[in-house]
Amino acid sequence: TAIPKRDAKMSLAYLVIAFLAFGIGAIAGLLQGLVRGGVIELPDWLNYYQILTAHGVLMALIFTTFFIIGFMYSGISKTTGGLSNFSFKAGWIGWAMMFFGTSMATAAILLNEASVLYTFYAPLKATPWFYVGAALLVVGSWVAALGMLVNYAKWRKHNPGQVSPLFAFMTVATLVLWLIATSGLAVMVLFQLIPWSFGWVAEVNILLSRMLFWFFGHPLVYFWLMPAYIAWYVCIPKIIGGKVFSDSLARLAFLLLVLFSIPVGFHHQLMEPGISEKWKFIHVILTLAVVVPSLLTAFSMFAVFETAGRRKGAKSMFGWFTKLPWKDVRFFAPMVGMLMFIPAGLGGIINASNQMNAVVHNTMWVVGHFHLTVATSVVLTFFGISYWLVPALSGRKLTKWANRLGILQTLIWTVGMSFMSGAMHTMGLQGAPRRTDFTTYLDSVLGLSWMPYYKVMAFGGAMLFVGGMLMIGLFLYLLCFAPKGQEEFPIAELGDNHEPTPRILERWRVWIAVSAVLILLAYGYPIYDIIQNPAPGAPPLRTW
Ligand code: HAS
Repeated sequence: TAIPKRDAKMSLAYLVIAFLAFGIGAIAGLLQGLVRGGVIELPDWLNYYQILTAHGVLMALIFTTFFIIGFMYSGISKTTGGLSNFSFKAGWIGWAMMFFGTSMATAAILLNEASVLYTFYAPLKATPWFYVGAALLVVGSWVAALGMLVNYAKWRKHNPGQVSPLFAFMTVATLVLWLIATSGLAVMVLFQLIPWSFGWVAEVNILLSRMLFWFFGHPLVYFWLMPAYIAWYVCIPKIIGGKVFSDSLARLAFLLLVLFSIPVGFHHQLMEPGISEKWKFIHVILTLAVVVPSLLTAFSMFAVFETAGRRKGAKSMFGWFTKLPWKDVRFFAPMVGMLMFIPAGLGGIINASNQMNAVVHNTMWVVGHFHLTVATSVVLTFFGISYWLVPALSGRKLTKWANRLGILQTLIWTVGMSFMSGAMHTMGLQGAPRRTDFTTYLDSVLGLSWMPYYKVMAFGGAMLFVGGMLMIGLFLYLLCFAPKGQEEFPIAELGDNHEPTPRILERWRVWIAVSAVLILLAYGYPIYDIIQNPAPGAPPLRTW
């Protein structure tokens, strides 16, 4: 069944804002690469930390969140038989709040009133309006989430005893993760940053603010990854003419992501002196546990590819490889994303290994890591989704030449990112710091020794800019100009030999309770401790 027109329009409204943010973020990204490469100098009215914040916030927070909600709404509508009036309204109210919040926060950044980076914890302080904008964005996303959850609950009520559609289940898992994660952010913004930036309190507990941020910041990266995994598990099999390998395995992987991706935030704070090593150890163990669902995903994807290839007649051990539709951008872009996720994930395991974190923390290596994970694996998947989702929603067709340009776009992005991220990883190992303006000290003798890598990074960044603009052109084409028609919204069927999915996998109360226990275990005492025994210089208990 096609998606009802009104639902399609709403999803498109989310995607339009996503790509608008992506466009501005891309300009900021280009400037930043050129500045660090010493190719240009910024005018006096624009500073490096301002464009760094604009780039990070618009790409990592705005583009992703709008895209993800638009994509998930369309899938919920598709797989649960259309949105109810309530869900539809919640979708629009959420959109409006998010749009308003984004505009406020972006204006604050562009006015240089909020150059606090995308990880905006204290002690960097922005104008209160930046935080108010961020709060609106988050609350808007909650309203949108509520709309989707209600539609899912209604579907279950009307289909008692049935296993829910996989897409809908995965969306709910992603939203559960998002709601738990953003609660930490909300506490930081509402109880610390807003009162502090308005001047209602003189000081805030900085360690607590960082802890609350990373309580949110790590699951945030899985909030980006899980929608990409939805496309890998549910849409890609259909595109390649295969079936879902295992419904139960897919659901288990998502539940494990919900359970293990929150109590791990200290792996961003392994070098933080205010947290004792016992707690860091627990978070490192749980971080290694959160790798498991990604390994399950890798296994599952190989199985899908192989079974699809064999169904098409592949006989030899790797013959299935040649049966994959390499010339179809709907497959090609996410596939490259998957391949790049192999080194990206390995880098993550290196980061998480306590001693090695001492080598890479706060260096360009980390920037290389997240450009491979989110900006390659996730973003290429989002591009791959856009090639079919945008025409499916706008009532148009992905034409042959748009498909070809899409493949070119994927190649430009991948080659550009390989240069950029490769240079970042290498110079990171040589100690090049992240988040540092060229004119701060990179023009010193040590800084100059990194210069060749910065040049490669700037070159890769320029390629990415070209690839980004091509993507925006294709987005607009598919939205407004491509020939009218019906593009498929690919939802794969379950494999022939699949066993019934265990009901326990959909008992949300159980999983949310387990998640709460893990969070309490990993965060309960550390948070109590830093409130009771604040670090020297931190404010007393009454002001947090
Ligand atoms: Fe990370 C820092 C650890 C995954 C994003 N990470 C970051 C930051 C970001 C980020 C944005 O422990 C910087 C934050 C900041 O600004 O300070 N990360 C990990 C670990 C994983 C991981 C263990 N990260 C991600 C993902 C991200 C992301 C995913 C975004 C989407 N990360 C860290 C740590 C830090 C960190 C430390 C802090 C560093 C510091 O000191 O500051 C794991 O989840 C990775 C598991 C993944 C795998 C790969 C599985 C491979 C698959 C593909 C299979 C391929 C197929 C293709 C099927 C084990 C699933 C076959 C193809 C054919 C053609 C046959």
